[in-house]
Amino acid sequence: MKQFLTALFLLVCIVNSVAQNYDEAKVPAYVLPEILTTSAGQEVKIRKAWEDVRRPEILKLFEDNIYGQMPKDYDSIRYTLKNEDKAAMNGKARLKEVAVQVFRNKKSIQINLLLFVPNNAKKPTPVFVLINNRGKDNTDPTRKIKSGFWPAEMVIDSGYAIAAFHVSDLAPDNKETYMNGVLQLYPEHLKADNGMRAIGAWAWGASRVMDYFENDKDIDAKNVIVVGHSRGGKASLWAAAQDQRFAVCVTNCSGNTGAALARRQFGERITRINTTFPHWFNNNYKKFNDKENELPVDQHMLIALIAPRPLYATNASKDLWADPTGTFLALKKAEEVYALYGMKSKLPANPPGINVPVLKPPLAYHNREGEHDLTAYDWGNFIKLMRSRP
Ligand code: GTR
Repeated sequence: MKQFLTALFLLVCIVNSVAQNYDEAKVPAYVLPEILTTSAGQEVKIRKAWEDVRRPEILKLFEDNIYGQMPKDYDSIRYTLKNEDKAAMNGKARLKEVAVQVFRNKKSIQINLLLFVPNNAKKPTPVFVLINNRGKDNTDPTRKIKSGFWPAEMVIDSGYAIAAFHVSDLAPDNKETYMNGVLQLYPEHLKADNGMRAIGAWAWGASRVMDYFENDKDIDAKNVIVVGHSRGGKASLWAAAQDQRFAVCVTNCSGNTGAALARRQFGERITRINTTFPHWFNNNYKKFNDKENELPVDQHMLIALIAPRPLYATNASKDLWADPTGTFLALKKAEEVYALYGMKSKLPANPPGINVPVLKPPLAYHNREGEHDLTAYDWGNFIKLMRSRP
């Protein structure tokens, strides 16, 4: 019986992997929903119509069909400095470990925020904040363990602050237990087909961290860069789309239901993501399994919601699962919204080569040589993008 089950499991794995397309020639013809045509069929030609009509419409479509509603209300929020080291990193930085507690209906959750601020800063410092979906070792506050996933020393040396929080503080990344976090504060969402789920909860956490930054005098809260890798990159996009206080968004290898176009059906597809990770997106999203073309949105519209703020989407050459080309094409389609703000995209017509970053705001992109990961190479370019801002 055990052998039979193992064989069955292997067969399912093989069928699944064969079902994914990695061949550009087999990408089906598709028509993307228009970003700049309202649901009433009106063409959007000016910024005001975008901001007053079309942008809210698109945001609601993403809430209702994919990421779920974003709860805005809570009773109170409390910031407690749990640990401080004014001479961290051999005196180069100040470490703050802050508990961000959010209360609602006599319940609370706690986000454990880690923050390093450069000691030589003369004024409030812009900060990179990582939505950490990997092991906590990657963000070791003692700096005994170092990781390219969160190269804190490099960022501090470049004059920026760096912060991180772990997704498990908001919603455990598990289909059985994801509700044991923020959703305890908002149980009504669990009953709603368009309610928040795990990715929404992680993005919500980024916004509470933003609330904290607005209260920390060391931080320039007008220059917060939200960063995420893969599932964390889906959350960084949704956080920046929802909360316009984030000045810049970085989304690395975010792929399906991140920065890549779903209609291309290249690499990971909606059915697969909804099956493997049913706790990431709302119930309504399941209606689009194998029906990419019926979605009222595609991911170019999520990027458009970030305009006019800079967006940097990054990929890895061997990570075809996350569709680097589909990501580039989504950015290209979002250019028309940046144009409403008088911003000319500097992206080339076709995807640039491997390790050829296009680092000019507002839309930046690179495809790093290598595997699905977030590395010091990527971070080095995030810093360069920040420096190239006017
Ligand atoms: C994969 C998933 C991707 C991506 C990735 C990750 O298994 O299919 O959508 O999110 O995990 O987070 O590393």
